[in-house]
Amino acid sequence: MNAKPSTALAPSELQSFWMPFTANRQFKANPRMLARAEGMTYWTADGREILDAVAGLWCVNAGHGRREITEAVAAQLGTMEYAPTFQMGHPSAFELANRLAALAPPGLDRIFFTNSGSESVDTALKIALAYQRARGQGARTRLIGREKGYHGVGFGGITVGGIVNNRKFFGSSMLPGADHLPHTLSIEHNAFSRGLPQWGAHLANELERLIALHDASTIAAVIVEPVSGSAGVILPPAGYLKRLREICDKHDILLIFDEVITGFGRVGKPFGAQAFDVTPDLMTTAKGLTNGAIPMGAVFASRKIYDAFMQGPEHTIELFHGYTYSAHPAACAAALATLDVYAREQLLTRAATMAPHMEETVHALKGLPNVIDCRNYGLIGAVELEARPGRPGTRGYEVFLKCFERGVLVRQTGDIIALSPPLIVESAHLARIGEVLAGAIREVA
Ligand code: PXG
Repeated sequence: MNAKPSTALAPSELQSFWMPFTANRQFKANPRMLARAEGMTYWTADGREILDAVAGLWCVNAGHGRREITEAVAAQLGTMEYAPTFQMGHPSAFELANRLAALAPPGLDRIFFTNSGSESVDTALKIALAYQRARGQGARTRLIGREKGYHGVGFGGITVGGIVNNRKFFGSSMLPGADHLPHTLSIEHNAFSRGLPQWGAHLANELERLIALHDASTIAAVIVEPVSGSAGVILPPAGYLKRLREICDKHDILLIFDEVITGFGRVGKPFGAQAFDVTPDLMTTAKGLTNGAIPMGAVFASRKIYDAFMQGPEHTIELFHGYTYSAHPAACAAALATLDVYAREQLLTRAATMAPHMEETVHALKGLPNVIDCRNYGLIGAVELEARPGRPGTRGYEVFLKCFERGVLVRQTGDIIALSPPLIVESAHLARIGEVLAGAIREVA
């Protein structure tokens, strides 16, 4: 089925929308408009078919146009479009929390709802700080993130994040006292690794150095993405996450996994924590929770953390935090329907089955002009191109554009092209993605 041709917008009609993370003037001079989506495919406003190799923005894990989800949302909106969750409740919020708790690593079964990954991160950081205070360790206020980390765009998230452009314009407004672990990307040691790189577990020991500098008694939590997505797919070296967990345990520091990308099947298990067999104290999620259909995030907290708040007189509010739209009924309906689809089609483990095909797809690009690394894990793949001297990012952007012109949507960060297709992807789709990407890389050389 073709998209209905939509009325093209005049350049003057493109001006009011201040687009996020976009070169506005460049885009508006040559816009790329999406109009419809189904399965693995988008259609542009002028009816061109685009194979979605990034699940929208790492979120449409069950593929586009899932009727079960749309119908559940429509039914909920028809019954009760909104209900507060401050001192009130509605059944699907509790049902969803129970369903999520059952999916999570054992013990991470207390769920706080948000509306995005950024809100999940700021919520988890606030819970970590308040937890330390609740157990009489109020001097533990320091948060440790990681270079190249992406934790959304709230002030907490950019403080622990490590992508310089997301930080430098807002410098004086960061939370005080944060510090950062080194990132784990080493093309020198790990270029063209298949799956987890073998070199680099020792980088987790840098946490001991930061603890020696600041003292454990000042540190509330460490936050990392099990796999960094936004910075261009940075994988944890084998053993690295386990080592971080051991060091946090030794010093009584909370470990937060930001699973906004790795959550909901991207790495072959429901969560990265399970794929890498390391259980954090807090886990932040969003994106795949509702298949991208309605904005929603969720923070998973351990029983230990939740119980630390459930003290004192029972009439007191234990956590002064929440959003008007926490557990919005339409979002809960979308999430419940999404979890049904994931379960029925066994999508949360499908990335493990498809990982060898992703691996072949990206590693077949080795040897093409300017390709300096190919990386993969689960249904995540990346190819890194050598930056043009003095013009970083231009080569990557041109490859992204060429792919789009040839009908494949990839994600570009700098000179890295990332792939994270819907989990329903078939090997024939991956073959097509690989073919188009290879052609684009050759042409842009
Ligand atoms: N944490 C992680 C690990 C993320 O990847 C967020 C938090 C923030 O989520 P929200 O819902 O507030 O955007 C993210 C978001 C990309 C890309 O191109 C990645 C994200 C968002 C947009 C683009 O890699 N991740």
